[in-house]
Amino acid sequence: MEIKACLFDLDGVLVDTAIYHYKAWKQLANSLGFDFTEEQNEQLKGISRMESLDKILAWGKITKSGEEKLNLASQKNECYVAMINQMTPTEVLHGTVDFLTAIKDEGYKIALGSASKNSAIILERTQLTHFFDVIVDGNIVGKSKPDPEVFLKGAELLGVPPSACLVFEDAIAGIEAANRAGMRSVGIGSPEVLTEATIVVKDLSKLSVQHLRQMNEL
Ligand code: B16
Ligand code: MG
Repeated sequence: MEIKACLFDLDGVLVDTAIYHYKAWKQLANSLGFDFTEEQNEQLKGISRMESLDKILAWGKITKSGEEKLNLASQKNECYVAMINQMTPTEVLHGTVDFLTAIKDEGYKIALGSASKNSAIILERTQLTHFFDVIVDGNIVGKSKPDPEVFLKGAELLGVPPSACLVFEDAIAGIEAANRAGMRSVGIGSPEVLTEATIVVKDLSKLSVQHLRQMNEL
């Protein structure tokens, strides 16, 4: 089936906001009297805000009520938003603007498929918004990856069948979501980690429209 649409994860594929998530969560953990490592932060990539908080509280062996958790999550988010409000286009990952420009010129439809509820600010600050026909993020989907909802919603809004969609993802859970949606995928990162992706590349600078044409056969 010919690929007609490209669906991009945000954090780890187009920009690297993991460092800001880490700083904001660390500040919250420290205020509760414990610390957590950058290695632990790896496990938070691609998962939702509330799921991240649950993991962090478990690491700190702390129990909180539902209402307290909502307060803690909004404290973390305030700190995170203050940082992403300072982002600039220089933080867009290597090869991203050239690749998005090339596929847009070629007529591919383009969607965002992110767990973040802050995707609009990030895309605006980094001047990427204009590339997207459709934005699907944590504000409009309820189920987190590896549930396929975020990508299936993107395909539906673009009016393209899942079998004609290609997902770009850096997280194992995101590749699983693509597979469950019946979509091919490009893993961004290491082939040893993203074993279930159709192909894996280091970053978007390694890809061209020609590569996408070759993927029609996969
Ligand atoms: P927010 P992605 C994800 O973005 C991040 O990787 C993950 O660390 C974060 O918890 C999640 O967004 C929710 O973010 O708190 O801004 O709603 O990789 O799905 O683009
Ligand atoms: Mg990601």
